[in-house]
Amino acid sequence: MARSLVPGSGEFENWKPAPKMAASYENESENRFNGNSFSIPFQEIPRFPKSDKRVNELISCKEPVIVTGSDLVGSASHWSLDYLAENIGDGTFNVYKSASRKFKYYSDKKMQAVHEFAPPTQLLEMRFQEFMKLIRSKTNTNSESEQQQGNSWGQLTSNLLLVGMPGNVTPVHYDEQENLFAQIRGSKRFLLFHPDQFENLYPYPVHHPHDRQSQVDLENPDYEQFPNVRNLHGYEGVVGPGDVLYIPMYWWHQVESCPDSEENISVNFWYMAGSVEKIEHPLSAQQKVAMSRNIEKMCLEALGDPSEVAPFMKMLVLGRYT
Ligand SMILES: O=C(O)CCC(=O)C(=O)O
Repeated sequence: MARSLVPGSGEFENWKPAPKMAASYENESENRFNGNSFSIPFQEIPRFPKSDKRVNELISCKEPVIVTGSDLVGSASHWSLDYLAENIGDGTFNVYKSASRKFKYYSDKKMQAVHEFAPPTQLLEMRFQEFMKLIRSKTNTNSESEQQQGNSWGQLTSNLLLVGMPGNVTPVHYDEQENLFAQIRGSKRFLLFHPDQFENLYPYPVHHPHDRQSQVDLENPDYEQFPNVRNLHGYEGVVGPGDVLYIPMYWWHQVESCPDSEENISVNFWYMAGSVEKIEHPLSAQQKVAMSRNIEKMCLEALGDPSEVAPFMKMLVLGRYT
């Protein structure tokens, strides 16, 4: 399975807007899109037309919402694989290849820190025509820059063009940016979890190549290793052409392309967080995630060895704060 992708989120320094694509299932063929195969309780992601005032209310409270009838990617509504192949140019693109339906993000830069890390996907470079063959063998931004201004988000850092095969899964992770996710072709099913679900989703340590990803396989959770998964609860919703989903920063999300639509094309808009003028207590779950990331980074930098971080933190807390 393959898909073309722009470089992963969270690594601001080297971000260049570029397409992102994915292809190649070799092993799995299940269709989980239509049936909810999870034992996790979900509620529907709220869904409102663009003109409904509840859209702005939810976004300003940093709650997810699916906006229907948006013109965010109206100018791209005619994009198809054929159209992109004719118009995208002759350059090469990053294409991620996976032996399964899953495309779990990892950081190249953090790979050295973890011995014997086996990347779950392979990065290839190819022209769009080649990608199209592979995949087949098997903006109007005005209204959204209103959201950017109205909610004091920072600058638009990048757009990710996602072209993927039916049934692809982006496993559960969070990003450090505000995201307006616009669906152009096909549909995608989103599972969302509030940032207060941190301890139920067991993210990898920040130095790990899978930083910001959950260690839990939601389709097959290991309850012995990750017992808090039993407490997990979230939101579920399907976005189709013309829909825009607001994914607030630090909200966990798992994304699955509809197995029935041959072409699946989306564009996201990642914005930096707005600056916080006054810190108020108690801190929000988002602020606590940001804080815990900084503490982990500080410990790692000071100790100089990832294997020393856990014993140090245990020594600090166990028997003293527990
Ligand atoms: O559409 C996908 O498969 C992944 C999108 C995603 O994770 C994002 O936009 O942050």
